[in-house]
Amino acid sequence: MFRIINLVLFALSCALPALALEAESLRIPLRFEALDNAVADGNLVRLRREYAQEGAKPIVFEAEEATIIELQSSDKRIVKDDQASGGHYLHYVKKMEYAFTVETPGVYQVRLRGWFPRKAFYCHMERMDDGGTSQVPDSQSNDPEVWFWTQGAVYELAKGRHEYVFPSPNAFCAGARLDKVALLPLGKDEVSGLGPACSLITTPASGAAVTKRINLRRIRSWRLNYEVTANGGVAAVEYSFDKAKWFPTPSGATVEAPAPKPRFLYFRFTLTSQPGGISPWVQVVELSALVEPASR
Ligand SMILES: [Ca+2]
Repeated sequence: MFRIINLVLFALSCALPALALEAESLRIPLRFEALDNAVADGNLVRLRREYAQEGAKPIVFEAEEATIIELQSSDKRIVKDDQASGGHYLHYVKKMEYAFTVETPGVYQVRLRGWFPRKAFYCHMERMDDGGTSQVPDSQSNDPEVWFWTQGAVYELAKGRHEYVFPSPNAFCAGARLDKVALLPLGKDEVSGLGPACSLITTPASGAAVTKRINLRRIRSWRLNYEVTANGGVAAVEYSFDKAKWFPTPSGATVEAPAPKPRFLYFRFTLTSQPGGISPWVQVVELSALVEPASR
């Protein structure tokens, strides 16, 4: 009997340290230390876009081509839709900004092409530059699940650069969809269908976003999930231990930490647009890692 108990105790003593070292899969948020012509919110990486009014033409933005987009959670994305202008719309938006240059100063009426899931009261907050934030009702009695042009705020715009901001954390949310934004001269703001053509977009030919360092000490392996919408361009996603030598990181591939283990891990997203085209998008970006428990 003594021998059996001893054997059991021995087995337990072997098993306990093994249990204590059980690694767990954790999601690690990505933060960026360097943005070269790119914008990144952790889940979505794109080239930086800015708009310019041509003469006295309307000032028009595709929602999905905002200068800055932050979505409300990592599973949200720019959505493809044949019924939408430019083929895409945004929803569950945490923050959104459009940088643009006005050529013809004047008073402009904002019109928004939106879609709302219910016949209910929807509103959003917005501001122009450093002006006051106003609450704008979007829909109250309109039929649900149809695209229509709702009316936004009115702004007096001077010639030059402006930033039109839908502030965090509820830029355009509750399942409401935003397709396109048009700033039209007050009194001449009738709009229908997919609305006027988008204003001139300036975008760098290429850009890159590099994450802050991720400490590898407790990480055994990692997997980076993401989706690329190339939009005619190219998007490369790589990892590095020293920001000198970079290795391709296919989406969903599990990568084991090498031995001896380097101290840090970095990711780089390099985007190149088609000449005259729009930015590639790398979205639904999520890093998960097999992490050893902290030592006691
Ligand atoms: Ca659109």
